[in-house]
Amino acid sequence: AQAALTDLRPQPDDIAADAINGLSRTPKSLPSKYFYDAEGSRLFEAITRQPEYYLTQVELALMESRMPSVAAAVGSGAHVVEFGSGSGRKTELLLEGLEAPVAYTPIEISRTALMDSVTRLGQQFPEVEMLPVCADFTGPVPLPPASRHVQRTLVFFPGSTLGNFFEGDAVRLLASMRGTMGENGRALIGIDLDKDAAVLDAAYNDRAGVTAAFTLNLLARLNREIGSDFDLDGFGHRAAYSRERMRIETALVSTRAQSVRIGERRFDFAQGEAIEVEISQKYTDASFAALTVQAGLEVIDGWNDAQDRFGLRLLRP
Ligand code: AVJ
Repeated sequence: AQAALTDLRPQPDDIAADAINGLSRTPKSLPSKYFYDAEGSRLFEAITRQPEYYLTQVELALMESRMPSVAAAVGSGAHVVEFGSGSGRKTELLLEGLEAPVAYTPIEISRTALMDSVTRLGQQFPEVEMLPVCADFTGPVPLPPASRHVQRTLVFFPGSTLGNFFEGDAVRLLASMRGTMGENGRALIGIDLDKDAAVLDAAYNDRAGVTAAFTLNLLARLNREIGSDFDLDGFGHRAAYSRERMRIETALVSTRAQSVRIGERRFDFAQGEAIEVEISQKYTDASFAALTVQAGLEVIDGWNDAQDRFGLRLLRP
């Protein structure tokens, strides 16, 4: 089926306003959602193939082995709504494993990544209606209605993308998913589980330097799209695990004193000054349950790999 695209992707003015706002704060910050332009999505896919970045391999293996249990718990005739769909490899396993899914709505901020995955999935699953939405899913997203009867909406949020949100934003996002799924809905969420700091540090500092290139692409993207003049040689990638906050904290660190221009605005950096660009929260069963109750959701099922590195959780209102 040919996919009709709902296009609500962020415009240069929104991106510039968010960048100026973040760089005006102390400490400086930039939103991680802007990592994902076409180049950033490509670099993220490359990260998922790095040996240190266990998250994707472990989650894919979990989906492969546990899909029968997931399908039994979800039931037939679902409209799958995926938040931040990326390449769609996990979606393939989901649509293949579910009983007679009716429709699929990927919500994805990168238009190229969205169209690539939906074209492929549309050919692979001709029985499933493709209803893609290009949007920043942290805002309100109208759900395109399916043509056929839907038994249940299934929100799919893999990859531990939830971990990129500070607690309050994570709860707001989960609450908006509760709204999307409705009273009879379910959500299948992937979460990276807390573990040894060395394993986590390695996952976000791969030897080949792909993660560093991914982080720096944020500045390259701003230069391309909002005409800022970041010198890419003047900043370095830094990612470190905080045991206290149970998360990886990623920053771009200024290697020297310098100033950067965005339109009329100038931002001064001291040598060693950081721009906070991403957090990747890790979870325990207790910390995840505490988050979901605040959003009016309940964990009703869960599956971990044998080493408890990564988990899938099934939620209901
Ligand atoms: C796509 C959000 C799951 O936080 O682990 C990977 C993004 N950043 N390496 C993560 C990311 C650096 C990733 N998620």
